[in-house]
Amino acid sequence: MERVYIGLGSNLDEPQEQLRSAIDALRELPDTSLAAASAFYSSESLSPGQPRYTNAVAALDTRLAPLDLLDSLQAIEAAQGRERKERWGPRTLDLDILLYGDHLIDIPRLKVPHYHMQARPFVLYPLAELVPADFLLADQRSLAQLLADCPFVGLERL
Ligand code: A4P
Ligand code: MG
Repeated sequence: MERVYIGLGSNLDEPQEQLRSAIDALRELPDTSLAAASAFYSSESLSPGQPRYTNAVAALDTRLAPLDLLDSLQAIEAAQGRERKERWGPRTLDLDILLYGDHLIDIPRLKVPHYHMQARPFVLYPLAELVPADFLLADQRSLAQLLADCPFVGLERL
Protein backbone atom coordinates (compact mmCIF):
# COMPACT_ATOMS: atom_id res chain seq x y z
CA MET A 1 0.00 0.00 0.00
CA GLU A 2 1.39 3.39 -0.99
CA ARG A 3 0.34 6.90 -0.07
CA VAL A 4 -0.06 8.87 -3.28
CA TYR A 5 -0.84 12.55 -3.88
CA ILE A 6 -2.80 13.56 -6.97
CA GLY A 7 -2.99 17.10 -8.35
CA LEU A 8 -6.35 18.02 -9.86
CA GLY A 9 -6.94 20.95 -12.20
CA SER A 10 -9.74 22.23 -14.42
CA ASN A 11 -10.46 25.40 -16.34
CA LEU A 12 -13.45 24.44 -18.49
CA ASP A 13 -17.11 23.45 -18.03
CA GLU A 14 -17.67 24.33 -14.36
CA PRO A 15 -14.29 23.55 -12.86
CA GLN A 16 -15.53 23.03 -9.31
CA GLU A 17 -18.04 20.43 -10.53
CA GLN A 18 -15.27 18.76 -12.54
CA LEU A 19 -13.10 18.45 -9.44
CA ARG A 20 -15.98 17.13 -7.34
CA SER A 21 -16.74 14.46 -9.95
CA ALA A 22 -13.07 13.58 -10.19
CA ILE A 23 -12.80 13.13 -6.43
CA ASP A 24 -15.84 10.84 -6.54
CA ALA A 25 -14.16 8.86 -9.31
CA LEU A 26 -10.91 8.59 -7.30
CA ARG A 27 -12.97 7.20 -4.41
CA GLU A 28 -14.22 4.42 -6.71
CA LEU A 29 -10.81 3.27 -7.98
CA PRO A 30 -10.06 -0.42 -7.34
CA ASP A 31 -7.61 -1.32 -4.57
CA THR A 32 -7.59 2.30 -3.51
CA SER A 33 -9.07 4.45 -0.79
CA LEU A 34 -9.37 8.21 -0.71
CA ALA A 35 -7.62 9.42 2.46
CA ALA A 36 -8.21 13.16 2.15
CA ALA A 37 -8.88 16.01 -0.23
CA SER A 38 -7.76 19.62 0.08
CA ALA A 39 -9.85 22.73 -0.29
CA PHE A 40 -10.27 24.10 -3.80
CA TYR A 41 -8.07 26.97 -4.96
CA SER A 42 -8.58 29.39 -7.84
CA SER A 43 -5.75 31.03 -9.78
CA GLU A 44 -4.95 32.50 -13.14
CA SER A 45 -3.80 30.14 -15.88
CA LEU A 46 -0.09 29.98 -16.51
CA SER A 47 -0.92 30.27 -20.21
CA PRO A 48 -2.11 33.82 -20.90
CA GLY A 49 -5.62 34.29 -22.20
CA GLN A 50 -7.04 31.07 -20.77
CA PRO A 51 -9.82 30.84 -18.19
CA ARG A 52 -8.88 30.69 -14.51
CA TYR A 53 -8.12 27.28 -13.06
CA THR A 54 -9.52 25.54 -10.05
CA ASN A 55 -7.00 23.19 -8.42
CA ALA A 56 -6.91 20.77 -5.50
CA VAL A 57 -4.84 17.87 -4.20
CA ALA A 58 -6.12 14.46 -3.10
CA ALA A 59 -4.35 11.84 -0.97
CA LEU A 60 -4.92 8.18 -1.86
CA ASP A 61 -3.82 4.91 -0.34
CA THR A 62 -3.46 2.48 -3.20
CA ARG A 63 -2.19 -0.93 -4.22
CA LEU A 64 -2.25 0.05 -7.91
CA ALA A 65 1.20 0.08 -9.52
CA PRO A 66 2.27 3.50 -10.81
CA LEU A 67 1.43 2.91 -14.48
CA ASP A 68 -1.88 1.23 -13.59
CA LEU A 69 -2.73 4.28 -11.52
CA LEU A 70 -1.76 6.55 -14.42
CA ASP A 71 -4.00 4.52 -16.76
CA SER A 72 -6.87 4.87 -14.28
CA LEU A 73 -6.36 8.63 -13.97
CA GLN A 74 -6.27 9.04 -17.75
CA ALA A 75 -9.51 7.04 -17.99
CA ILE A 76 -11.12 9.45 -15.51
CA GLU A 77 -9.87 12.42 -17.57
CA ALA A 78 -11.32 10.86 -20.72
CA ALA A 79 -14.63 10.09 -19.02
CA GLN A 80 -14.92 13.74 -18.04
CA GLY A 81 -14.55 14.83 -21.62
CA ARG A 82 -10.94 15.82 -21.81
CA GLU A 83 -10.02 16.35 -25.46
CA ARG A 84 -7.01 17.22 -27.59
CA LYS A 85 -4.52 15.67 -25.25
CA GLU A 86 -1.77 16.55 -27.72
CA ARG A 87 -2.19 20.25 -27.00
CA TRP A 88 -1.28 22.36 -24.04
CA GLY A 89 -4.70 23.98 -23.88
CA PRO A 90 -7.66 24.51 -21.58
CA ARG A 91 -8.97 21.29 -20.12
CA THR A 92 -11.99 19.95 -18.32
CA LEU A 93 -9.75 17.85 -16.11
CA ASP A 94 -6.05 17.29 -15.54
CA LEU A 95 -4.95 14.63 -13.05
CA ASP A 96 -1.25 14.49 -12.23
CA ILE A 97 0.58 12.05 -9.97
CA LEU A 98 2.55 14.42 -7.75
CA LEU A 99 4.08 11.86 -5.40
CA TYR A 100 3.93 8.06 -5.22
CA GLY A 101 5.11 6.97 -1.78
CA ASP A 102 8.86 7.43 -1.58
CA HIS A 103 9.41 6.39 -5.18
CA LEU A 104 11.44 8.31 -7.74
CA ILE A 105 10.10 7.47 -11.20
CA ASP A 106 11.67 8.66 -14.43
CA ILE A 107 10.33 6.86 -17.47
CA PRO A 108 8.84 8.47 -20.60
CA ARG A 109 5.23 8.07 -19.48
CA LEU A 110 5.75 9.03 -15.87
CA LYS A 111 8.00 11.39 -13.93
CA VAL A 112 7.50 11.49 -10.17
CA PRO A 113 7.78 13.81 -8.28
CA HIS A 114 5.81 15.76 -10.90
CA TYR A 115 8.16 18.06 -12.80
CA HIS A 116 6.76 21.53 -12.12
CA MET A 117 5.27 21.08 -8.70
CA GLN A 118 8.01 22.95 -6.84
CA ALA A 119 7.16 26.21 -8.63
CA ARG A 120 3.38 26.00 -8.48
CA PRO A 121 1.53 27.53 -5.54
CA PHE A 122 -1.71 25.87 -6.71
CA VAL A 123 -0.02 22.49 -6.07
CA LEU A 124 2.10 23.21 -2.99
CA TYR A 125 -0.49 24.98 -0.82
CA PRO A 126 -3.23 22.38 -1.20
CA LEU A 127 -0.64 19.62 -0.66
CA ALA A 128 0.46 21.34 2.54
CA GLU A 129 -3.08 20.94 3.92
CA LEU A 130 -2.72 17.16 3.77
CA VAL A 131 0.77 16.47 5.16
CA PRO A 132 2.74 17.19 8.35
CA ALA A 133 4.72 20.44 8.58
CA ASP A 134 8.05 18.57 8.34
CA PHE A 135 7.07 16.67 5.19
CA LEU A 136 9.86 15.64 2.81
CA LEU A 137 9.36 14.79 -0.87
CA ALA A 138 10.81 11.52 -2.17
CA ASP A 139 13.83 13.46 -3.42
CA GLN A 140 14.36 14.79 0.15
CA ARG A 141 13.33 18.36 -0.62
CA SER A 142 11.41 19.85 2.27
CA LEU A 143 7.89 21.06 1.54
CA ALA A 144 8.37 23.91 4.03
CA GLN A 145 11.34 25.16 2.00
CA LEU A 146 9.44 24.86 -1.29
CA LEU A 147 6.57 26.85 0.22
CA ALA A 148 8.98 29.52 1.46
CA ASP A 149 10.33 29.84 -2.09
CA CYS A 150 6.84 29.93 -3.65
CA PRO A 151 4.74 32.71 -2.13
CA PHE A 152 0.96 32.44 -1.83
CA VAL A 153 0.46 35.01 -4.57
CA GLY A 154 -2.52 35.08 -6.92
CA LEU A 155 -4.06 32.09 -5.19
CA GLU A 156 -7.59 32.27 -3.82
CA ARG A 157 -8.75 29.59 -1.39
CA LEU A 158 -12.40 28.86 -2.26
N1 A4P B 1 3.26 12.26 -17.37
C1 A4P B 1 4.57 12.27 -16.95
N2 A4P B 1 4.64 12.35 -15.63
C2 A4P B 1 3.36 12.41 -15.17
C3 A4P B 1 2.80 12.50 -13.87
N3 A4P B 1 3.59 12.57 -12.77
N4 A4P B 1 1.45 12.53 -13.75
C4 A4P B 1 2.87 12.15 -18.77
C5 A4P B 1 0.66 12.47 -14.86
N5 A4P B 1 1.14 12.38 -16.14
C6 A4P B 1 2.48 12.35 -16.28
O1 A4P B 1 0.08 14.80 -19.75
C7 A4P B 1 0.97 14.47 -20.76
C8 A4P B 1 1.70 13.21 -20.38
O2 A4P B 1 2.49 13.44 -19.24
C9 A4P B 1 0.81 12.07 -19.98
O3 A4P B 1 0.37 11.32 -21.07
C10 A4P B 1 1.70 11.24 -19.04
O4 A4P B 1 2.18 10.07 -19.68
P1 A4P B 1 -1.24 15.58 -20.09
O5 A4P B 1 -2.01 15.71 -18.81
O6 A4P B 1 -1.91 14.95 -21.25
O7 A4P B 1 -0.66 16.98 -20.63
P2 A4P B 1 -0.68 18.38 -19.97
O8 A4P B 1 -1.33 18.34 -18.63
O9 A4P B 1 -1.21 19.31 -21.00
O10 A4P B 1 0.83 18.67 -19.79
P3 A4P B 1 1.46 19.15 -18.50
O11 A4P B 1 2.91 19.35 -18.77
O12 A4P B 1 1.05 18.27 -17.36
O13 A4P B 1 0.73 20.55 -18.38
P4 A4P B 1 0.92 21.44 -17.17
O14 A4P B 1 2.32 21.91 -17.10
O15 A4P B 1 0.33 20.78 -15.98
O16 A4P B 1 0.09 22.69 -17.62
N6 A4P B 1 -2.51 27.17 -14.36
C11 A4P B 1 -3.12 27.00 -13.18
N7 A4P B 1 -3.41 28.06 -12.40
N8 A4P B 1 -3.44 25.72 -12.76
C12 A4P B 1 -3.14 24.60 -13.52
O17 A4P B 1 -3.46 23.48 -13.11
N9 A4P B 1 -2.17 23.74 -15.56
C13 A4P B 1 -1.60 23.92 -16.74
C14 A4P B 1 -1.27 22.74 -17.55
C15 A4P B 1 -1.26 25.27 -17.22
N10 A4P B 1 -1.61 26.32 -16.32
C16 A4P B 1 -2.19 26.11 -15.15
C17 A4P B 1 -2.50 24.78 -14.75
MG1 MG C 1 -1.27 16.49 -16.79
